[in-house]
Amino acid sequence: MHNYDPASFHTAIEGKLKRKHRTTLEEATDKEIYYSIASIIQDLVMPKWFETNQEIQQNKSKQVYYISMEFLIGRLIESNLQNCGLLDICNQTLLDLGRRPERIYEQEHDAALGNGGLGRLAACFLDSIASLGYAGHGSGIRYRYGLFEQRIIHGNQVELPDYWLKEEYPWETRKPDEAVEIRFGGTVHEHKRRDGSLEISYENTDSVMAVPYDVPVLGYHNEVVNTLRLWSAELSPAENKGLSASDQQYYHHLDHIHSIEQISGFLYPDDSTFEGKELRLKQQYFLVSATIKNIIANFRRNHDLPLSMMPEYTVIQINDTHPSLAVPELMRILMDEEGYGWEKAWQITTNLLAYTNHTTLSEALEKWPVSMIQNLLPRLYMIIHEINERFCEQIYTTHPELRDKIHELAIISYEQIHMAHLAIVGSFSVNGVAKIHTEILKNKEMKNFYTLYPKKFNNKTNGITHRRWLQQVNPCLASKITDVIGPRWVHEPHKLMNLLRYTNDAPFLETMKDCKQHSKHLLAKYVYEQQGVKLNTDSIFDVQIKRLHEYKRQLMNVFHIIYLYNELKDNPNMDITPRTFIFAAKAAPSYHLAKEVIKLIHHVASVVNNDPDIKDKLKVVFLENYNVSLAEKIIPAAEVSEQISTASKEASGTGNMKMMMNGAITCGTLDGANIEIRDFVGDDNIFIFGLTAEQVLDYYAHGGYDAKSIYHADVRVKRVLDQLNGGVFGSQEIEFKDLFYNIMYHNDPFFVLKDFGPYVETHEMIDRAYRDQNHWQRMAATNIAHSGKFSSDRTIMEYVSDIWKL
Ligand code: F58
Repeated sequence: MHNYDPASFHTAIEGKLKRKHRTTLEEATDKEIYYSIASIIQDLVMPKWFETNQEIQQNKSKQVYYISMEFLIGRLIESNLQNCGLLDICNQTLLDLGRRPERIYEQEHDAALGNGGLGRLAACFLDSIASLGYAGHGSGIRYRYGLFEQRIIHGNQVELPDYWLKEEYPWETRKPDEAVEIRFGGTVHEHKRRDGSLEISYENTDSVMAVPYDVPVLGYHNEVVNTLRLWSAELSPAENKGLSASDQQYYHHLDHIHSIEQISGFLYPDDSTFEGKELRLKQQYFLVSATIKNIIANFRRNHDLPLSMMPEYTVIQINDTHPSLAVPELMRILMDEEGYGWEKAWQITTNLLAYTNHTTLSEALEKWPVSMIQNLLPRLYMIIHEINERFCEQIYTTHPELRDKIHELAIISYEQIHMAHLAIVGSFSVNGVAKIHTEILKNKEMKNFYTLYPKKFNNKTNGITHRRWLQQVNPCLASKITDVIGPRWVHEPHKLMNLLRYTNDAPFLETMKDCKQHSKHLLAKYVYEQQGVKLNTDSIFDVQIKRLHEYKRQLMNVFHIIYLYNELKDNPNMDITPRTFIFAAKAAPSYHLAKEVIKLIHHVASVVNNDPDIKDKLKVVFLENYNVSLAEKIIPAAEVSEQISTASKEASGTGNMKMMMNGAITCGTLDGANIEIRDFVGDDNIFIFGLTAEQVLDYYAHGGYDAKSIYHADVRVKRVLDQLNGGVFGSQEIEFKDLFYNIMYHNDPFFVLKDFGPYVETHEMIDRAYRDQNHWQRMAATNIAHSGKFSSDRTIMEYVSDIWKL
């Protein structure tokens, strides 16, 4: 994509600094250099971007649109440099200039337009789609505020607004000419035409402009540039009234502008409990309506064909139910604006849409009150109502065995609209994100739908882009891998399997270990700079990084740390492999118990880290403000990857894949993709423990679990819980009573106590295994070798061949 060498790149930066910042290489700030490099990349990208679009138009290739309320893309500078083949040149140039590349790159504010796995998956998918050369685009919201910035004050999480657009975002291009109008509210009028068809008109609607901002998505070394289109809500020019400041209406008007801009104002900070907030519903409709109008406009630009042909050239993947209003919105446009009858419109709609489910947690399933949709989207409500009527009737006539289940299957029941039902009925494909998750959908959560539509259900096990999560974040390891198996793995990640030939190769294992030590030193340095805590880089780096949620069981990890602490206090000479427990996690601002766990981690850390008896044997650190960039620092240094969710609860997990790819050994339950990791690496290269999903689901269905009896029977458990309840880790006695009560009086809903014993024993095995470094490195190499199967390239190829048919 470029003709630069270090000398010409140097000159290019110099030129940009002079022309855009009126400064010199010597005097420029890191930020100015960052903007100059970004601008050089944009200059390279623009013509390729144009050409990619031209090619799609000319070849009339089928395109996929990935609609998602979240795209957790993090920083783009390094991955863009890497994908256009400039990373090494840029690094060298900066070093020659006496600048530290990482200092320059960290000038970019993370684009935190997502909460966690679901949003990061969308970002990895875009990278793979472009790198594999497919025509695929993301469509999301340009939130003015991304996921909150987390500060820890006296162990408590405090949330600060993430105003990531404070400074210019160099990757976006505003496209005002492609803005579309979105309408909310109002009243709907139906007029019967002479031919019996309906003419729909609206009165008193509120209208909002959706203005697109395009971010380029660069394929790896293939000159492909796809688009992530982020929509911003603005006042429609027609509504911009010229009022004078003395006019009362002026202030109403300002309020009105503010409420419109709020639609793309902030990302809702919750990834696992559903909150029926009207603004969130507005965001969803805003995204869906803008995207569909855009898709139709693109289709018309590229083809001279009726919209009924769209499914041949277009497919729309909806990331969870958040964009499921796409079903009635497509129906509305096809019928009311394009004149199709119901049957034809339904055929087109259901051949365009495919739905991915990311959770079976019932509290996370979206259900909107009928009244809210009626008020905000009256025409869509009429359509949803009709879809529901027809669907229920279809069950009644074609599936008599399901007649008594209709109320469970209905899209509208008890004054609520079940978005997952709407998404299933309105799509041609429904997929889960790991084998076990898809099985749970088919056999339990969505069993009746599976009976109705067995062919719709399919599995697509998640993946991660190895270009970011190995090549970019761990250049040391990546180059050592290339040294032994050659560079092909970057294009064909399954080739990492060739590493299996080196699992007994002492020099290779030694270089792997050197890389791990190097990464551990870098992380230790960061921790020291951030919080003045010195880490023992000869200890095991044991990592749990993910959103804070009860089902992910960070609490069980803390209980284990307290237990180890007790053991060491009782027996200071205990033979233990030194351990550093590393946490990073954000809790949803309203999630009290999750915030209590964060506080507990801090209190335990302060006791353990300051106890002279413990010396260098145990350390606990909690890293503030978990985001993509922090994950990139931690993951290369991880040796144990904690994936300890209550079985059946974690749909897939993707952090498990990232750490495995960097040579960490998973300590996990048989949940989500851990099962597939185990199947690939084999029982000897993973530490599995705890209840199975079947056992957990059986307890939920039939009871039989009694947390208190474990408390009374297991002295280790009793001691930890009594310490928790007795104020040992807190400034006052009642500090953690809610955590204690939840376990003791709500019968430990996530089976922390039940799995605690096996968890402790598994960690004893880890402690012993680590002492045989040769063996440990062999396990690490085996994990890396199998991690190619978890590249999102593999996942995307499956989507392409089974669902998208690009
Ligand atoms: C995550 N889901 C899953 N949001 O928890 C994780 O196991 C999986 O690996 C990842 O998606 C990618 O597939 C997630 O981040 C949700 O579960 C939403 C909560 C709010 C309602 C809709 C789902």
